[in-house]
Amino acid sequence: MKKFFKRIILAGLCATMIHGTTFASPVPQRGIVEGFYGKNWTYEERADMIDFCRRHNFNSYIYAPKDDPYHRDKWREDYPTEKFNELKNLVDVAKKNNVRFIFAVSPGLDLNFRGKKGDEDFDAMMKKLETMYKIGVRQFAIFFDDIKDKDGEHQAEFLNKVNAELQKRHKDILPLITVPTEYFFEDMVHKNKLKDYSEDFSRYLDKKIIVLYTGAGVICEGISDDELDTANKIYGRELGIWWNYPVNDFPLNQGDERNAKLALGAIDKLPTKNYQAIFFNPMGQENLSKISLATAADYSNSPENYDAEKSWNKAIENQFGDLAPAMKIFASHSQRMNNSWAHCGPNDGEKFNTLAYLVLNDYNNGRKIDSASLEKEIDLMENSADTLLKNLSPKILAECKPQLEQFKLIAQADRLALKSLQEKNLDSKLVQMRKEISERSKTAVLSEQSAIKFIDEVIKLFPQKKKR
Ligand code: 14T
Repeated sequence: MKKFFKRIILAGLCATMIHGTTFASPVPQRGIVEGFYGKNWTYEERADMIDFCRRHNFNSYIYAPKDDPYHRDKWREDYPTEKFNELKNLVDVAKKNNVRFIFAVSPGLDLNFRGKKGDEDFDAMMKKLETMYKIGVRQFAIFFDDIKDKDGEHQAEFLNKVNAELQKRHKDILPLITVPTEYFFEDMVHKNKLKDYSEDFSRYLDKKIIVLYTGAGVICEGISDDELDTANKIYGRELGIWWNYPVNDFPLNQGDERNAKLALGAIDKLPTKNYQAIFFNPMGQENLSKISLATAADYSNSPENYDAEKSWNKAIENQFGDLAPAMKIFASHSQRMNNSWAHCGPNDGEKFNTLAYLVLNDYNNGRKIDSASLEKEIDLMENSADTLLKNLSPKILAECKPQLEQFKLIAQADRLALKSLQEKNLDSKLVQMRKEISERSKTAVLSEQSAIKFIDEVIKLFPQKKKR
C-alpha cells in the first residue's frame, strides 16, 4: 500500500515536471565530452573537470580525446600500464563525484565489418570495453565522426552487436552512445529526406542506442526547439546533442594555429523543451573552459529558465572573485567562434562596437567627435589586460597570456585610432601596430569584428601613400 501511494506522488511530481513551470526539468544525461583534437588534458586536469561536473550538477563525462592514440588510431591496442592506471583512477574519481565516466572508442579509421577481420575487430572492441568494465565503467560510446568510409548499415549492425553483447554479459550497463559519420543536419539530409548513409544508419540502429548530433552544422549558432523536432522526425528517433562550444581546436583565420582564440562566452540558443542528452565539447584550455561550461551546466539543469547573460556573469564572479570585473571585459571580447564553416557564440565587444559606431558616425558626418565614452572603454580594456596579466594564477595565465598581451596591444592601437580621428590625421605608429597585431594573431586572436575592426576602419579613412 505504501508503495502505491509513493508511486502516485511520484507520478504527480513527474506530471508537474513535464507540464508545469514549478519544476524545471534538467536534461536527463548532461555533461562534458572530452572530444577535441590536440594536446591531451593531463590526469590532474581531467580529475579537476570531473570535480567541476559534480559541483555543477553535470552527471556525465565522456572520455573521447581525439589525440589519445588508444582511443582512435590504435583503438585495438591495450593502454600501457601507466595510462591504464590513470584511467582507473579517473573512473574512481568520477564514482566518488557521482559522475558517470563514459569510455569512448573511435574505431572508424580502419574498422572491419566483414569476414574473419570483422570477427576479430568485434572481439577486439569487446576486449577493449571489457577491460574498462572491470575498472568500473558502466556506459560506453562508439564514435564514427570524421572518417572517410561510411557504411551506415554495417556501422549500425556493429553497434547493435556490441550493445547486445554488453547487455548480455552485464546487468548494470547503460545504453551505448554513438555519433554517426553524418552528424550534422546539413550533412544528414537532402531535400527533406535522409541521405542514403543516414537512412541506413538510422533504420538499422537499435532504438535504445543514443545518437548524438551537432545541429545544422558542425559548429552552428544554436538548435531551436523546432529544429530539434524536425531533426528527430526525419531521423526517426530522439536525438541527443553533442555541442561544439567552447571547443576551439580549429583555426579561425588562415595561418592561425588551433587554440588561438579562446571561447569565453555563454552557451546559448539551445532547445528549451526536453530531450534526453547533451554533451559539451570544451577547449584544450581546461580552466578557461569553465566559464562557458558553468553556463552550459546552468542551461542543462534548467533549459526553460536559462538566462545566458545572468549565468555568464555569475560564472565569472564565482570563478574569478576580485578579478571578475577585469575578466568580464576580456572575456566579452573573446566569445565568437567564426570562420567559413563555424558560426557560434555571442558577438565580441558589443559595447565597444556601439561606442565605436557613434564615434565613427560623428567623424563621417563632420561633427565634433564625442569620444569620452569610447576612451573610457579603451582604458578599461587596457587596465583589465594589465590587471589580469599581473594577478591571474600561473595556471590560468598559462592558458591565456598571448591573448591578454594581444588584448592590451589592441586597446593601445584603439586609443591611437581614436586619437587619429580626433586629429584628422593618421598616427604613423598605428599602421605598424596593426601589423604587429596581425603577426601575433597566429597564436592569439580576439575581437576581430570589434576592437580590431575599429582600427581597420580608421586606417581605411586615411588614404595611404602606396609604395611604388
Ligand atoms: F563527433 C562530432 F560530433 C564532432 O564534433 N567531431 C569533431 C570533434 O572531435 C571536434 O572537436 C569538433 C570541432 O572541431 O568537430 C569535429 O571535427 C571536425 C569537424 C570538421 F568539420 C574537424 C574538422 C572539420 F573540418
